[in-house]
Amino acid sequence: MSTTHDAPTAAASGANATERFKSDKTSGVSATPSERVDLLVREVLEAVHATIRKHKVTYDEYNALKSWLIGVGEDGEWPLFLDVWVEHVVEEVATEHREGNKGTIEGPYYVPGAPQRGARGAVPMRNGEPGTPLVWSGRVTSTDGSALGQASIELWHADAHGLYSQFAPGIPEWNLRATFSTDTDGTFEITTVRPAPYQIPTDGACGKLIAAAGWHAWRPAHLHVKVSAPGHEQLTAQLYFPGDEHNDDDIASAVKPELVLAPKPAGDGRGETVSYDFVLAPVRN
Ligand code: MBD
Ligand code: FE
Repeated sequence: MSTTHDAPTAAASGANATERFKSDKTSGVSATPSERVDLLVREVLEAVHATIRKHKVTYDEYNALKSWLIGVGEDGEWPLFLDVWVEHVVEEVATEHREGNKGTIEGPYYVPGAPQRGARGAVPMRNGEPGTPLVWSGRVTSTDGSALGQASIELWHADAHGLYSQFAPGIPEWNLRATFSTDTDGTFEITTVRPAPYQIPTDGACGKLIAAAGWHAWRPAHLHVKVSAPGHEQLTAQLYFPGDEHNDDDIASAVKPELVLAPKPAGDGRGETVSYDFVLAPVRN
């Protein structure tokens, strides 16, 4: 892992996100039945055709689209584009049956296999890691209220500058990424720092689209988690902070009221404490 001090660029983090996706997530793709490919691609294309007719799209606009799509690939920003503007509806459909904790999108920056920290501990951090210290205690239970003592909580988040290790340059591998487990009573306690709001890279194709459309590029500050336990559906979620100005207009449409934390000033005056529990749904038979 390189620890150069180049400025983060869209092309660098995009290339890393694209490689990560190719190595972890492409196994299910060939299994899509041809009836589904036919149905889904046909209907998406029909929606594109209808938009062109309705708005009398010109050749200039068609060529602008073509050149932009080429740029998304060149900048490695397909994972970013899809996770920001499409994944939230896939997540909604995939979890509509589910009881227990609300989830939300995974986004492009998850890496499996983060270092184990047991039930109580701190995420890997640099000396003097910037940001408000945060101690989070919680408990994992099943929908019937029973404690889940063999749960695992994978946590990953941006640093106080909004940058993710393994994707932005110059950050040690696994910084602000860890895997926790629960005690027999389902409890855990995680020490980390508050992340900053995240801005989509402005120098890549997604940034150009945002500027051309007059949108903003922000996600509110968030902690990503994946919570798993034997016999239960894995929960992918993000936790947010109250009062963040982008909780109401997240560019990735991934905020839900159930996922907003309520941190309090720590008793020792240094940083904050927060309590947040997870309820997992048993796997359906
Ligand atoms: C992120 O950090 C993120 O969580 C999502 C969903 C998209 C872009 C950056
Ligand atoms: Fe994120």
